[in-house]
Amino acid sequence: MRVLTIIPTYNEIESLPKTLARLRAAVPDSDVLIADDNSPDGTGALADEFAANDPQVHVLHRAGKEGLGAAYLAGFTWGLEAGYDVLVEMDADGSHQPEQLPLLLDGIEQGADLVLGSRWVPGGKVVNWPLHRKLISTCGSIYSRVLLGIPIRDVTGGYRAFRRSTLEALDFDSVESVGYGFQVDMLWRVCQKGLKVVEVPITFVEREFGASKMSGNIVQEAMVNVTKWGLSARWRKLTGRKG
Ligand SMILES: Nc1nc2c(ncn2[C@@H]2O[C@H](COP(=O)(O)OP(=O)(O)OP(=O)(O)O)[C@@H](O)[C@H]2O)c(=O)[nH]1
Ligand SMILES: [Mg+2]
Repeated sequence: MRVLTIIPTYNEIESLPKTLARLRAAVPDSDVLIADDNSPDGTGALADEFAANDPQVHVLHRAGKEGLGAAYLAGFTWGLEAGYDVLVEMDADGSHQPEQLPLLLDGIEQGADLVLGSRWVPGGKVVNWPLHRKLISTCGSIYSRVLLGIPIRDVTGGYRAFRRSTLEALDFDSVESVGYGFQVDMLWRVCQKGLKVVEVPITFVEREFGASKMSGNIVQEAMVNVTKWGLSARWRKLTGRKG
């Protein structure tokens, strides 16, 4: 299995070196694609230095900040064209432990189409998160689970492994969400295709350096979209309509 781990970055000059070093040590077989949105702090130039010294590290430079979702879609497109079998999503900020990547890859090897690193299944943990972040995440997951009718505990998590065929089955052009909404959007699309989604427990650690890009708008976007998707799925069921 050829694995590509995609790390989107925006102003992650302090975190990226550590995350990259840990990833290369923990899963040396995985290639890496850093998708940088022209970070003002020079993360893109630093990424180029890593790439110059390591043939398994690549950099995708994007013109400006367009959100996490757009960066991932560009990264997926790059990875599919390059022929990778598994495409992994991982944050640069140290929240996702590279040492746990083998757990996600095992899930793919055992037949899952999408493996979610999950904070909210038995064995999953969150370290250093304030209560309000825990509440937003658990309530958001419960709301989405009920409204969308999917048996998933962590719908917004961003540590994921996609089988190539899973991404090929999706229409990237119609994905508009950014932030957390993007993660729910992708999951919802995969569930609607009837593909096999598996959750594995992860330990999520709050970022040590740099600033969070999380905002009230991102939470609001996700809630509005989940409500829209959930209601329209129910409506389709009730009326027996497709699409
Ligand atoms: N390329 C790109 N990367 C982004 C953008 N927004 C966020 N990221 C990256 O996506 C990852 C997750 O972003 P975070 O700011 O950690 O967002 P978060 O994890 O939702 O928020 P915290 O939990 O507070 O850290 C990090 O690696 C960011 O650098 C963006 O607009 N473009
Ligand atoms: Mg983060």
